[in-house]
Amino acid sequence: MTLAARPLRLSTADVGFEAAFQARLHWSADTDTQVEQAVTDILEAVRTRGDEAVLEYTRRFDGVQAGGIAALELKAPELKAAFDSLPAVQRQALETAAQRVRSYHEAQKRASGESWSYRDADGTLLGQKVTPLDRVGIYVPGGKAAYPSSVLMNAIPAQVAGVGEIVMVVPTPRGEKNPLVLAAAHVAGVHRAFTIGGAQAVGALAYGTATVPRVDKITGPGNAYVASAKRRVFGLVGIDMIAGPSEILVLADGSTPADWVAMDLFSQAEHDELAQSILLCPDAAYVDQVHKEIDRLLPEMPRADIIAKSLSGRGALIVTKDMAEACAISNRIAPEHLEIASSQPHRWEPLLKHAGAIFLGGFTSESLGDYCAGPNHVLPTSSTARFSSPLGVYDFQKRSSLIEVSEQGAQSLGRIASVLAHGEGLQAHARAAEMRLKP
Ligand code: HSO
Ligand code: ZN
Repeated sequence: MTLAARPLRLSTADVGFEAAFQARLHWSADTDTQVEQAVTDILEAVRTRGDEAVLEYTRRFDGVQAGGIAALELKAPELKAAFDSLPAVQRQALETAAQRVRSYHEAQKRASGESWSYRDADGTLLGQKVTPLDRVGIYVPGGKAAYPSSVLMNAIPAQVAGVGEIVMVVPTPRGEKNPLVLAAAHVAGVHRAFTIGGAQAVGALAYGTATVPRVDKITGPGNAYVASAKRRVFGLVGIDMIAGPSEILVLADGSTPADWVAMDLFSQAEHDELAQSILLCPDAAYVDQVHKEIDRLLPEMPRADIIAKSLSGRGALIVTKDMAEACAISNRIAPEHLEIASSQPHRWEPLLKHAGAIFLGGFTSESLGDYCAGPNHVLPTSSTARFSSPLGVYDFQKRSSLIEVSEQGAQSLGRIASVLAHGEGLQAHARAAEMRLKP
């Protein structure tokens, strides 16, 4: 069998463009009722039976033969030992990536994560106090997508925000621990870690058990069971987002080597058969070149099978009228990752409104952002970039309003409040304001 990637080839000038384009974009987050039922049962068991249920499910689903739940905790010396046992190049890469991610998130905190206040002319003080969450749980997948880089991207903004305790959970199928994941937890300053996963881990973090501490928010990606469990416990705890398959959209003007663009399309496609890679470009000959490079490079890829399925099922190469039209289509898609593979990226960037992360210019491969540029790689997918943002320091903080009314302020505000309170028929409200008015 010859493996072929068959991305849809379209032109915005085609009569059937709109329908074909819509069909390609469609992705449904609908969950399976079997998954829903299983998650309901697991959460209920963990809520009522705590550690015992977590242990049972971990034995059953992960094949881990732990004697007790305490054996599922990874202690700090084990995380450090995992780090120490790595080859020097890997230790160095992890530390440099962590340091860059930290610097970026520190800048983010300085720019938008600090408390502020001002005083009215009558001396009334108004402000906003920013405080970190006390305790957060980060979910790290342990199956086919065990990403140490995601440990950094979840734990570091939490640490920069000043979260008191960061608890990591990671399933270890058949007891196999991923040394890079453990090492990343050490580098990122994770406080406690447990080798548990699935809906049972989400339940343990949300309800708390005798051993696993109850957290205030759960972040991090996971499979359908984890996503469903996160949805269910939302409200009791905060959650970050429900992430769909990865996406990349490349806007190209033909100035970036076609093989670079082909590989960037592969880099998201290799994550998942359902990942989406799209090229938008006004130059039809260049689109053909990228297509040729896709065919040439595919057989070299160890994950060729996943890439071919992803590109054939959800990929598209689209010829546009011009770059402005390409930007307009990109805004409609609101992709997770948006590359502007152009010699004039700053010309097009102002036209782009909706994207999780924007990568400017031919040297900025999306993969650099996945690992070490600094910004977070946990990004809104499935068009949710229309209304949401990358994971950041702000996800690990909350805000309280501050109000200190001066004696003088109590006079003017008291009169207004009294009028409105009477209008609402709320006597106690009105009188509380009126009592503070000077006769
Ligand atoms: N591109 C993924 C993140 C990742 N890539 C981790 C490689 N490792 C999220 O969009
Ligand atoms: Zn990636």
